Amino acid sequence: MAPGPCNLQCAQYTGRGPKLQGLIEGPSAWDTWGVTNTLEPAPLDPADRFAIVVAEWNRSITAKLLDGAVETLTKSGVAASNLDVAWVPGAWEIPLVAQRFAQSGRYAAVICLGAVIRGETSHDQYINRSVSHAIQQIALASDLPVLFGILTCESMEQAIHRAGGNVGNKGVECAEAALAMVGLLKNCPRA
Ligand code: RBF
Repeated sequence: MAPGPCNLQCAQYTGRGPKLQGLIEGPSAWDTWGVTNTLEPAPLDPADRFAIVVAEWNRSITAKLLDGAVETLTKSGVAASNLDVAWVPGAWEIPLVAQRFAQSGRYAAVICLGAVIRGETSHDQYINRSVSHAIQQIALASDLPVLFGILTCESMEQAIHRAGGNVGNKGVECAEAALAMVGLLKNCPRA
């Protein structure tokens, strides 16, 4: 079934994030009231380039996120030659390189991948707060999707679960979100 709005006729859940069971299921109002001005994403342009900034810190985790992102992009039709990857020392260094990529005008989207794991000190909080804020600022300032694929985990176990384990691969989800945003922005009005 083609991706699209989910209602009772929809056999398959097409949302992102966890699917809620029970009460919340059923046709959604916007879908049944004849609201038709829903922006559709444009198809991928084979010329679209993607940049990935990935942190070396916790590389055993971040390499898995990278694998997931690269596989998702290439399976969706992004040529390997249109995919640039930059490794940075840690999550703290991601925004500066993401900003360079975003400002270059060469890319349709910039994907940021990292794994910050809580330690004995509050270091993780400083990194997470600052980096998440910076990434959003870069996206808004450059008018480009800059994706937040940085795990912010309480433990290594949580990170393993999110890097191809039983909670999926957040690199895959991040690449899917990048593709969705690139398509959607092409059909969004500009100033
Ligand atoms: N970088 C990460 O990407 N994930 C981490 O979990 C992480 N933990 C750190 C903990 C401490 C105490 C320090 C000093 C750095 C940590 N970093 C981590 C590295 C950080 O992102 C950055 O590369 C360095 O602080 C150098 O600017």
